[in-house]
Amino acid sequence: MKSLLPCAALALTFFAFSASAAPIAYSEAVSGDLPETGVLPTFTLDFGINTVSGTYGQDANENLDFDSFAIIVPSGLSVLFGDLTLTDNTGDMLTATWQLNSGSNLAFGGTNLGSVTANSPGTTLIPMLVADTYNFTQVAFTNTAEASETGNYTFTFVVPEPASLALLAVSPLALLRRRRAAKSE
Ligand SMILES: [Ca+2]
Ligand SMILES: [Ca+2]
Repeated sequence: MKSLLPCAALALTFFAFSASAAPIAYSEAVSGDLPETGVLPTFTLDFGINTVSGTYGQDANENLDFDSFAIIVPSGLSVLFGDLTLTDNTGDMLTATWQLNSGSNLAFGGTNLGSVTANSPGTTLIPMLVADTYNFTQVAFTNTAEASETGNYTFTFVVPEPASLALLAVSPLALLRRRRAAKSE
């Protein structure tokens, strides 16, 4: 009986944690403009679909707005799938680029893992991210004219529960069995 107790406690803890999952949904429209450099706003991801969205570009006086942020992928979790989607807001944005770095929530801090560039409008994939801190530092955008042009971005980070990761691992086997079962019918 004694040895069962820790398991029960662990299960309770897991379910309590799972039930309180709070994926990030940061929107500049609600929570304010993200900075370009320095120590970046840092979002701790949770199970589910996490998003960071906003607007970048330049106004009529060519004041630039670059937006950077950092994320923490907690221990035991990973971003299995992520993407960056751009749309034009005003004018005709062409592309936007963020540098992806690991190990730091400082703009450009840590290890450079490469850059994430999408067309506007368009979508590009973000590499799978294991547990660590990452910063997405906006380094550039391209547009068609020297005028007020702004674009919208949405970063999406899909973080599966460890339980569903385990399911994903066994699902090919399950599929194979199902297929075999279907064939033998
Ligand atoms: Ca902005
Ligand atoms: Ca900004």
